[in-house]
Amino acid sequence: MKGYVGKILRVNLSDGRISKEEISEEMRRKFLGGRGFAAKILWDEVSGVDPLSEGNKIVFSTGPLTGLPLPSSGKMVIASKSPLTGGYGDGNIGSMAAVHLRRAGYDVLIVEGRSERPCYIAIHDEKVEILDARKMWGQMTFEAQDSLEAKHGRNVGALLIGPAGENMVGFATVISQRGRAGGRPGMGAVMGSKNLKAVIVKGTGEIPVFDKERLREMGKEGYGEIKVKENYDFWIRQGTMQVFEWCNENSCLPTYNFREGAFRFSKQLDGYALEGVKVDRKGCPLCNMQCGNIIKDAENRNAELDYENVGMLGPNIGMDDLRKVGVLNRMADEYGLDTISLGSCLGFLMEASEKKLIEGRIEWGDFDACKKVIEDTVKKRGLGEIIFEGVRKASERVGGDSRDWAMHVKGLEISAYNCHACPGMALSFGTSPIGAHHKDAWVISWEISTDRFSYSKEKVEKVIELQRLRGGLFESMTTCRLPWIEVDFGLHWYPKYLEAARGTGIAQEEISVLGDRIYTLIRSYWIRENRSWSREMDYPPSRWFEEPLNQGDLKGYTLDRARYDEMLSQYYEMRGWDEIGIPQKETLEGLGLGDVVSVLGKNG
Ligand code: PTT
Ligand code: SF4
Repeated sequence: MKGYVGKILRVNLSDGRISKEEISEEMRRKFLGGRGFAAKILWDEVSGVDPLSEGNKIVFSTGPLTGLPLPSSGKMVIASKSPLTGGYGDGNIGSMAAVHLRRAGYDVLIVEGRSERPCYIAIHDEKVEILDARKMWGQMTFEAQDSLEAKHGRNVGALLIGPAGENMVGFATVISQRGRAGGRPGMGAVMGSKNLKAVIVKGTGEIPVFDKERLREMGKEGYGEIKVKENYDFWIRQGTMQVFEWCNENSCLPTYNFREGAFRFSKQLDGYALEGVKVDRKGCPLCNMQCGNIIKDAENRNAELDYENVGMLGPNIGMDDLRKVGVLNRMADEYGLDTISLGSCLGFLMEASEKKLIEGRIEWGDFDACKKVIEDTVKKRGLGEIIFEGVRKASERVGGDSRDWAMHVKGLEISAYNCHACPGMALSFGTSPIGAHHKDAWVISWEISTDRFSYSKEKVEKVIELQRLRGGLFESMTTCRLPWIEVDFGLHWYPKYLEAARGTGIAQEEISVLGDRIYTLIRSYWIRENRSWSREMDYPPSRWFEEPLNQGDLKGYTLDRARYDEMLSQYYEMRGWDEIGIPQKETLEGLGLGDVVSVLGKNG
């Protein structure tokens, strides 16, 4: 089938073996690419291992649209067994490395084993080498990118870790292009555990497609359509920060460790405040709606701000100065830490300090203390020693009632949406396949604009619909979903793009089956890797059920546990999973996952 280069590149860092394998027709048909491929590879190859051990593998996976001249197609999925959650983990990163990997002749790179010494992988078309990274070990991500560019030229794609990944901090992420970040559930730590500082790629070949001319024409048309969309200009001004004000107005801004949904100083941090300090913008390759907002931070250096970063490093920790938020954000990018988890960990520490559950003091909004904690987290010392494995583990260390306000699901910290009064979004966090990430079903805007407070079946259906489209289709094609979400670029384009790339499009029914298959496989992975699986793992933290909002229009609101529970049961039923969320035998067989049945035992 066209649209793929058709090869997996496998690099074993323990023995230096490098091999190339065909991607079977069945794999392409059933899993499409990106997350679909990654989930299948991890299911087949990574079982029962410690995520930071030699036995874990990390998968860099593209899809049939990656790197083609189509809107926002410079994306790839990075997946592994997560050290933060113990389950399936992945993230989606925009990087020249995604484009170059395909041009070099590979759809997927699997890295396995562990190098004895710090190393990096250099891919230049057919030539693949494992090179010495001892001089780069300890370097910040920006500095390491400079070192690699000095040696290999500016035109390489690079995926890097910083000191956080090297030291295997649980929420260390992978960084590219000095500010793109991907792999929230500790994908950077997995690279660190393998002594792998970076992967660089340079590809000069052509990605084979079914109808090159038509693809080029439709790509051009797509880029043109995006530019004349109504929200395009505003998007270019604010990017993802356009949602900040809306979140505050609707009491869903994460504030003081998700205690509240609105922040007194929100005007100092919102999209309009950003416009006042914005100096540039940047983004991923092949994109004409570049959304990386560059500002001069409080230390007069460039920092890139997105909504999640500002939400979590602003109101969630009581920080009211956007340029100071910029410093914390830039430090996270340089060290290679995920900003969402970082903001949640800092908020957790501040609350623990307020409640006198820890010895050291850290006040809400204390900028200098935050900087110190970031450094200490990377070095696993001081207050950093409490949080370096995320808030779930931190609450075990701190004790008291902190389990109730350790804001995570399955060990992954919650992204920047407070759900005291958003049952659908709470379900989306509860059932996300990697832990509490918003990316699979950002149902919150639909929910607030329709029947916000209901626990209806329609909401459960909407969560599944979005999971199929966002978590299934977009993560597997693999392109950025923001043209569709943010400027209303037509979904109808994507089957046409797939058709021009592969020779076959994708029907609505196939999109649903693809999403369901990927979700059910990932769910099976969680069950297999977690002997103590329980329904509780699909619950958001107690804070949203037990502690009402204290301020704003929605003062007094909480989630209703019994009604959340009903929604969860409906969700399981619609997915064909049993009463504790384990896929049923018939469901697995119906989705062509017969091989999973015997592994899952009686329920499977
Ligand atoms: C994503 C998560 C997000 S989601 C943000 S801001 W967002 C945070 N950004 C971080 C950052 O920056 N630096 C840092 N050190 N850590 C960070 N952690 C947080 O990571 C990102 C964009 C964004 S910006 C979003 S919503 C969309 N996400 C997509 C997705 O998931 N899939 C897809 N097909 N398309 C997407 N398009 C958008 O991409 P994770 P990126 Mg990211 C500075 O990876 O692990 O999924 O976490 O990839 O290239 O930076 O683009 O308001
Ligand atoms: Fe990257 Fe933003 Fe463009 Fe998406 S819209 S491809 S995240 S720059």
